[in-house]
Amino acid sequence: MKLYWIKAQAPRRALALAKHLGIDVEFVQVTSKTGGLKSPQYAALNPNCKAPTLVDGSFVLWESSAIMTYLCVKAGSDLWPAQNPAEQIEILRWLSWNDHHWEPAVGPFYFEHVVKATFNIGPPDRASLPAAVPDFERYARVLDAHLQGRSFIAFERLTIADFQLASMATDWRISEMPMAQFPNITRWIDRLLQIPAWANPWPTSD
Ligand SMILES: N[C@@H](CCC(=O)N[C@@H](CS)C(=O)NCC(=O)O)C(=O)O
Repeated sequence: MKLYWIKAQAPRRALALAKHLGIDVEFVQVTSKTGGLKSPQYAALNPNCKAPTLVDGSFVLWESSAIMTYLCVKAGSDLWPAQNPAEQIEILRWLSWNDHHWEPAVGPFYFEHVVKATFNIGPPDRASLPAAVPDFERYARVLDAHLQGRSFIAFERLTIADFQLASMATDWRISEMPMAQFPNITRWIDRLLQIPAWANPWPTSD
């Protein structure tokens, strides 16, 4: 199996999960040296020209949440409860909430402070961020209330929903997200950072 990645939040989920489950995967970093995400070879695997992409023999899969479920099924892990439809429904609720509400709310902070620094595309435009605060606070309130009295997003155990929701929010301090007012979220993030594969998901040190 090969997992194509770049140093960014969506690949982070799949990398961390593969490492956490101890799955035998060849991690292939997509760089300008390898032709980049827009090379014809990579575009043939993933027509979105985005990362991550998983290749297992002739099977090709993109979208990090789908890749995470695939890896769990492969490993027989209940981080995706393949045998439990009721649990799947709860996890799908949070994956969907992340993609449509939480990620767009935290994304502007993450983009200005993490993406720009990682890909060397200029200084953060801090002046653009006050406009993002109302949506951030609106959805952070939902998540913080949900995490009251809970250690994880669902079932009091780690699932792929935790990795999905935490992938940008983990960097809340350097992203200058106004997260300190949401102690259940910050405690949840600090708890996830106790998981070695989540704290350090990257296959290379650069
Ligand atoms: N919904 C996709 C998002 C994929 C995505 O947007 N990947 C970003 C990194 S987080 C990417 O490849 N960006 C590079 C680009 O757009 O050029 C997933 O979860 O896999």
